[in-house]
Amino acid sequence: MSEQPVDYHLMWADLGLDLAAHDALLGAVGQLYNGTFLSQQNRPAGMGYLDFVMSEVHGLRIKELNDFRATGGKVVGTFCLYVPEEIIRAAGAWSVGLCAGAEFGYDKVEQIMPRNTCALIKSFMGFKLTSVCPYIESADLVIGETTCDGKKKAYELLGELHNVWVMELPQMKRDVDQAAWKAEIRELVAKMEELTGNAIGAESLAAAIKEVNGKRRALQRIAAARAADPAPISGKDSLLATQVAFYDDVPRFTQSMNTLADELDARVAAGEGVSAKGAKRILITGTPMALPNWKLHDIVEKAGAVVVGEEMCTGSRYYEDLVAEDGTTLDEMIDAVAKRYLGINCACFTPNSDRLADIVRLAKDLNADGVINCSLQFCGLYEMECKTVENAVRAAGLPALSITTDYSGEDAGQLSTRIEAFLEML
Ligand code: BJ8
Repeated sequence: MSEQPVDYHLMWADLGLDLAAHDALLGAVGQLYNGTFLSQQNRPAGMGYLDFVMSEVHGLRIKELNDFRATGGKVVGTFCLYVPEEIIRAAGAWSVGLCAGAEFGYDKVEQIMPRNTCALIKSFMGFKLTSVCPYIESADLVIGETTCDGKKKAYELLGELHNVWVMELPQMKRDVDQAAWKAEIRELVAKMEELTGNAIGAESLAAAIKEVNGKRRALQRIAAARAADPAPISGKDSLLATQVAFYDDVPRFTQSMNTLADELDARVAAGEGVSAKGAKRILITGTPMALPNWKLHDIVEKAGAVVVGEEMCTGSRYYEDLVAEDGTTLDEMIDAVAKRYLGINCACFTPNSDRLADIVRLAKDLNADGVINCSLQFCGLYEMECKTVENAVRAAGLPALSITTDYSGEDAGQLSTRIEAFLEML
């Protein structure tokens, strides 16, 4: 924690934030954080790093981004897993995941897009329209992607307010799609070279691949430790680690997460955990949980169970697969990046049966007692996959519960009741 809190209001004003609205947002997130995270018992000491990062989420990290920009560095904002961080870093730029996990400014959003739009899209548009997100205001470029129709159209609207560039993502994984995606990654290389003025070469891309793989390996270690009973870390804390991975300094984050993983290994060896041995173990799958969305994990864990894994973009889809490190030429490395990213199993693909296999495998590896499949309301893609997921989980001998929710707290009581009943029957 900062010994002497620094006043960042001048920096926020320079970024054009609405200071009153931003203060209100920070106050609400701070309160939510305390109630969700700091009230937990027996947390690993290594979580102190993430507590510190969160206490400075709009402070120190934004200052770092802006100091970097002052020396000519470029910051790139993203919303989706398909935008390869390795290419951004290879050009000498920094990548940050943009805030999209809280209800803010919906009154303004609903003036320009339908009310029945998913919360993730409404959230990022709300943050932009009300000028409360210092990350997007620090981003020299936002890279979108043609994953779902809602985001595709929202990027057109965002493009009227910010510098936005959109990657075309195929929706199938045939050879012809792989070739199109490789070409798209090459377009990204050219775009990043134009933005930064730096050429991407084999050396810089190899270094970026190693660096980002290192980050993913650290998260894999944390994920593996969660297979133990009792679980050495809560689902909330693990989710937070993945959420922070999107915007923290890469080498510093990797080092801190490896330290945390060392501690978790020691806890597992000592049979020490955050929950009682035998607590019900839940795998969560579904739409991503962008910062500061911790709602479902909080409900599950306050009901006495422990979340042992997330098959989602703020979970295994982010860290499970690495980019192959054996490429020697720039072309080989770009192909390896394209291959790794097209391997992500998002519901925007058809067919998407590999996601089902991932869910069942993770549930078994992590010794889950049940699976909760969570979709954001109005996300046609994930809502449409619900039944298939339920059937696959049940066929593997595990109970499944599907829920549809948003970012409001209005359904918290109803969700608690359903989740408690689900845990009862496990
Ligand atoms: S790779 S899950 S981050 S697209 S929830 S905005 S799909 S209507 S977020 Fe996603 Fe990339 Fe896929 Fe992951 Fe649309 Fe659905 Fe909203 Fe969504």
